Formats: sequence, C-alpha cells, structure tokens
Amino acid sequence: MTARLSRATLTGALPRPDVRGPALVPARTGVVHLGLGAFHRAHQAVLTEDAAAVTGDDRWGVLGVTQRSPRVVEQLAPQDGLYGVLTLDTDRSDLRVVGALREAVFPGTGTPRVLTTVADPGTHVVTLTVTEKGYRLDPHGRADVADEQVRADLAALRDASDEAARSATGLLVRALDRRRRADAGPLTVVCCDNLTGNGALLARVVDDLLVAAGADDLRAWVAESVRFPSTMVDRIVPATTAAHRERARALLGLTDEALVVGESFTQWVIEDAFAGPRPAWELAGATLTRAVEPYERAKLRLLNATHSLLAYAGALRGHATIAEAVTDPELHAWAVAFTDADVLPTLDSPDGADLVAYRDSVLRRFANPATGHTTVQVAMDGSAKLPQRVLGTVRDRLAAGAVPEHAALVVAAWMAYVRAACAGDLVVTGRTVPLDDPLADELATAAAGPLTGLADRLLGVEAVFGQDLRDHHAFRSAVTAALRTLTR
Ligand code: CS2
Repeated sequence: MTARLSRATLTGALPRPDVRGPALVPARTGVVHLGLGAFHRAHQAVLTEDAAAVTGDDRWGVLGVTQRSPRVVEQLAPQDGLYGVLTLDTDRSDLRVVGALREAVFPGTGTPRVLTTVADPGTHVVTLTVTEKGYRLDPHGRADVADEQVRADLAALRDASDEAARSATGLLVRALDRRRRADAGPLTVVCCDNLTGNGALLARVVDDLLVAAGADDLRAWVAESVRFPSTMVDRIVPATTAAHRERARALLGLTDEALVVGESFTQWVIEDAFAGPRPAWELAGATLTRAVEPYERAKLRLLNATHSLLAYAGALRGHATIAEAVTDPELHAWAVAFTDADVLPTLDSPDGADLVAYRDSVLRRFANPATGHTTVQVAMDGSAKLPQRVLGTVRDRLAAGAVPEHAALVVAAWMAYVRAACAGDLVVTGRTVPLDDPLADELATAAAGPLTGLADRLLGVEAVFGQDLRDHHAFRSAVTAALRTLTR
C-alpha cells in the first residue's frame, strides 16, 4: 500500500521529476480563509506561499475554514495540512505540494478557533471563497437578514457566544466583533468570489448585518478599521477525480486525499486598498492596482458567462465536458456571437488590454481537454450565478437601447436546462442529472407545466431577475423566442 502524504513521508519522497515541494513552511498564521474548497487551495493559497517564499517572510500561514462539512478537514488533518496541486495541460502534468495551510477547521467544531485567530494581532487578512450562494443575497444584492442561519449568527453576535457558526457572513461579523473587542488592530477582508464589485458588495453585506443586529459600535469600528478590496480571481479548477489522484500518486509516490487540480493559467488582480500588512502577492504574479473593476467585469462577462452558456447548452446536447462543448462548432459560434454582439459593447478595456484576444484565449483555455471540467459542475447554482455574470450585460444593453438577443439565448439555455433537469429528462453520458441549485424548489415549481409560458414563469423568479427584467417586454420576447429556437 502506498503511504499517505504528510510532513514525515514527504521528506523521503522528494526529489522527484515533475514534483515540487512546498516553497516555504510558514511559522505563523497571518491569513484566515473562509471557504476551504478546491479553488482556494489551487489559487490564493499557492500565491500566498509563493509570495512568502520570495521574501522569506514566514508570517503568512493560513487557517482554512470549510463551509459546512468536515470532509476537507478530515482529508487534510492526517496530511499535516499538506496537499498537492496537479496542473493539467494538454501535453503534460506536474505536481506541487503546498504547505501554506497551517490548520484547517470546520465551523461545527472550529468556530471558537476561528474567532480567536481573527482576534489575534498576528492575523492581518481574511480571504473568502464561499461561492455566489454563500453570501445569501436578496434580489437587490443586499444581505438577506431574514435567512434563518444568518439570524442565528446575529443572535450569537449579540450574545458574544462561541456557538458554531451557521453562515460564512455571520461567522465573519462575529470574528470582526472579537477583533474589535481584543483591540487587535485593523484588518483587511478580501472577497475572492465571482461577484460584481465583490469588495464593495461584501462591505455592504457586512454593514447590512450589523444594522440588523443593532451593533452600532462594531459598525463604527468596521468603517474605521476594516478594508474590503475588490479582486478578480481566475483559474479553472475542476472537481478532483479518482484518475487525478492516481496520476498524482504516480508522480509523488504517496497518496493524497486532499489533492486539487487546475489548469496552468492563474490570474489574481487585487485592489490595492489594505488596512495593514499583507503577503507580497505582487511578487508571486498577482496584479495590485487601484482599478480592479474593468478586470473583474471583463472576466465575469466574457469568461464566466460564456462558461455558463457552454455548460447549459452543452449539457442539453449531451456534452459531458466544457472542452467537448466549446469544440462543438455550433456552440463555439454561439459563444463568439454572444460575446461580440452583447458583451464586448458593455466593457471598458482593463489597462488597454485587447478584449477580443482575451475572449479568444478564454475559449482556448476551455478547449483544454486535460482538465475534464464538466458541464454539470459549471451548470450548478445557476440562479445565483446568472445575475452576476449575464444579467449585468442584459441590463446594460437594454439601457443602451439594444435588445440583447444573444444574452437572451444564454438565459433561455439555462431555462431549458432547468426544465429538463427538473423533469428528469437531462441525461449526460448515460446519467440522469438533477437540478443542483439553492432555489431548486422554486425553480421546479416555475418550470413545471407547459412549454408555452415557461419563459414568463421563470422570469417571474424575482430572486434571479428582479422586477425590472420580469417586466421588460422586449427582453421577455427575446427570451421567449430564444427558448423556442432552442427547444425546437
Ligand atoms: C465557473 C468558474 O463553475 C463555474 O461557474 O465558471 O468556476 C470558473 O471556472 C472560474 O471562475 C475560472 O476562474
């Protein structure tokens, strides 16, 4: 039997061709990360370790907090927090072992640990990747303070209790409160999710929660001492499969239950607005700038929106992977037409970048068959993703007096996917795919019934479309027409 990756076994396993060990082993924890999924481990954790290694600064170890389940903690604990990142390119793969993670906890048992670590003066940064739905937004992009789990956290905030956190944003405000009470100094909270204006959005969500909790002193302290820079994050990180684990085992000679995989491309653009010290991420390839928004918008509207189009339309045509979908000539043409006609007119070029070349490079990345990124993975949580990646384009085009027919096709592809998944008719490589979405019940109710009227019923889901798009005659007609074309 192959031994498991750990500090002890790694020393004996290296050196090996195509494998790199940790660049630096941090001695202290300087970052708390909420949402310890594969994306963080393949992206920010890697850049944090690289930045620390360049400067030899060992203060930037990470305390990682999973969202709900203890599974990742159970995978990482026997490995002393070590895990591999397998980079998958068309013609080669290599592995690096990351040591940035000093500790991993899950809120069920680890909430007190998170609260004390954020309240430690050695901690300077909290980062988040909790996915779009993790922010529990209402249709107006504000915190849904009626959410039961958020309310439980606000009650715990009022009581300054140590009970297990129920929501990521609730845990964040409780941790901020501890830091203020400990007088541990300013803090920077870095949102790394695919949300428009993610820093400002998180600042607003935190403020909404503090207003709802009546926490005036904390609110004043946050305004004074906490910064929320915006970021653009990019790396394609598909779910890890048994075949990936086997490949990593062959490269490393050890088993790694916490392995993550990704393409070789990585980008991180961070607003240079910090309240205190931070890892020197710019030395590891990140871009620190005053103006993140053009990058963020271009990435969400070109990459993520096209990803969703390929996921929905691709799955409906039986394509299992994004690579298959984007090499389907008709879908490729849709992706190009959508971005040309509707997306590019809404964008400002970040720092003079050529956005057509950027779009083309994105489509080439999607075509990398080595990642095996599935259409069904990208398709999940559509109700939380569409408003961020597609509906801004729709609103901008409508405001400019244009009818965004191609963007309407993306929305229609999502609707057809929802309908097929709810009816048990969505079959991808022989497997019936259910709808995986935080609003699954509401969507299933709207999707049931005749095809005629489907667009109207789904446009009526206010949490997704708001009242403005539901009531927009030209948009409704465009979605209805696109749905007719798609289902013909
Ligand atoms: C994808 C993203 O799953 C999805 O919705 O569009 O995770 C995408 O792969 C990343 O944002 C790429 O940076």
